[in-house]
Amino acid sequence: MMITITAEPQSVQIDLARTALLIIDMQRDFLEPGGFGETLGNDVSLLEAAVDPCKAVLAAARDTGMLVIHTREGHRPDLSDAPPAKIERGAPSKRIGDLGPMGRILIRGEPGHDIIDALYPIEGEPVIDKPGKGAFYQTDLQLVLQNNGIENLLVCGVTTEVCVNTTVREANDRGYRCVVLGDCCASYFPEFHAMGLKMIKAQGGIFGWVSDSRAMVAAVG
Ligand code: C5J
Repeated sequence: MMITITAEPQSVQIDLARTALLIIDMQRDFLEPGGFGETLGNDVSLLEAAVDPCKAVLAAARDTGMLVIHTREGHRPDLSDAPPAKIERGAPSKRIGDLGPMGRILIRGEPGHDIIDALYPIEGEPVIDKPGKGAFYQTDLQLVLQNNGIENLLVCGVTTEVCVNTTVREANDRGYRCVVLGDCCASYFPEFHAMGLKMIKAQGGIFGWVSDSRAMVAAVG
């Protein structure tokens, strides 16, 4: 079934049967105190704004039977997939792999690495564990999308300019239509959030389209 989503730079027509909701890195490590985001010196409360809009689009996607895919950024407990250049970077209060209040920072299997309760995956929703910022890099995301006949992605998550933008750029080069739901994304830097969305839709939609949760819910409803 073809649907039209109101978006910028223009409305976009997509086949609902070939569309997935992709929720990027809505993990405790980024959204809750004591995790990776806070160790980097960020105010994690800035990401809260995306939670309710994500809940609304997740409920709408589940109602339609759309494929829902969640991603998580993180590393193996032995850090063998964590580049030293990533671990060493900056001057965080704790580094990747160090013990924090939600377990070891950004390590798979630890409480902080998991998805926040409000958006917790249900049976049948693939969870893609990724070592990098882009969800296609060293993961089986593309295989999952191909096997499900997906051509279009409705993209949510954090942070707008880092993992959301990196993933959208990777997806765009692979031929997917990406509709980023702006209010379902957030950043520790409001100005980067605004610019991150602007970069996607500029130049006639150089990387994709920007819409929001209300337009998505109205279009699929
Ligand atoms: C960051 C992400 N910001 N999920 N990761 O390091 O955007």
